[in-house]
Amino acid sequence: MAGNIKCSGKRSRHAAELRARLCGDILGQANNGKLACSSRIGRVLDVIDVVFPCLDEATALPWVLDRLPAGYRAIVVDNGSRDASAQIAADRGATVVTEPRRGFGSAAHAGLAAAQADWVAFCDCDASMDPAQLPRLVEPMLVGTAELVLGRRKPTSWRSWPLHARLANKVLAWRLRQLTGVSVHDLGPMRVASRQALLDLDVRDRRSGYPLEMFLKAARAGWRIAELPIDYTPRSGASKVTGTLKGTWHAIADMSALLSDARGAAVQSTVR
Ligand SMILES: Nc1nc2c(ncn2[C@@H]2O[C@H](COP(=O)(O)OP(=O)(O)O)[C@@H](O)[C@H]2O)c(=O)[nH]1
Ligand SMILES: [Mg+2]
Repeated sequence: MAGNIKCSGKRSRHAAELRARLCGDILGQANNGKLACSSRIGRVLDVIDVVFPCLDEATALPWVLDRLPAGYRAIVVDNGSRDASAQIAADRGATVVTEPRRGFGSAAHAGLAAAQADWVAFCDCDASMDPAQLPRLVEPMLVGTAELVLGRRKPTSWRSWPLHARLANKVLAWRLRQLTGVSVHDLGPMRVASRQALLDLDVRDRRSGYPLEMFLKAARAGWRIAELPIDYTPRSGASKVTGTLKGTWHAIADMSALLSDARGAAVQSTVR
């Protein structure tokens, strides 16, 4: 695949260059300016594929795609948009995947299935989060200190996050900490993990429970899960999930079902 760089057993100049490109200053700071090929010895390094679930995001897409750093490829999963989202994405060089089944999970999973890079990131394409901050989340993957990295949303304005959604997310994160022991504070949609490992998790939800099921399965599989702050700004255009009654209802229903399954499984594993 174009862009692949072979990483030899010794410190590889090419790998270091790639990591410098993907992680920028952050990796330079973390390693005191020395770039080393530590965790991926003998494997092929790729660019990073970024999955953008997309439903009518024509107003946000130009800014979102223009903010992708070099080395990050956009996969925009169009899920029945009635605006010009697909055309805008294609015009900006993104891979456009058409997913006829509605639902955030359908779109996210179709993007994962279409991805080819070793690592895959997910990001809303509503301009509420900045793809230029992705390297911050990628860095722990590349240095091998985490298998799943979540962006913890820090609202930049009171308009960024409807109060009900923010409170629900706080309660959910508290329950997840109790259930899994993972120090999580936000089940944020911006995240990064290994493509193959994500496929192996076999996430089944195709609606709003997709990010939660991914988290629960990763935690149960013993993945190291890291959380790093990202800015959360008011979205462009209309919300499809937590800003609507129907979307909120679906999110609560999907997540409650997953949580009660997870609680049941946790009880069973303590009883045995
Ligand atoms: N493809 C697809 N994308 C969706 C669907 N619902 C939401 N999205 C996208 O998923 C992301 C999250 O939805 P959003 O409306 O921002 O939810 P909110 O952050 O809770 O307000 C956005 O990029 C949406 O365009 C859906 O049914 N299909
Ligand atoms: Mg959003």
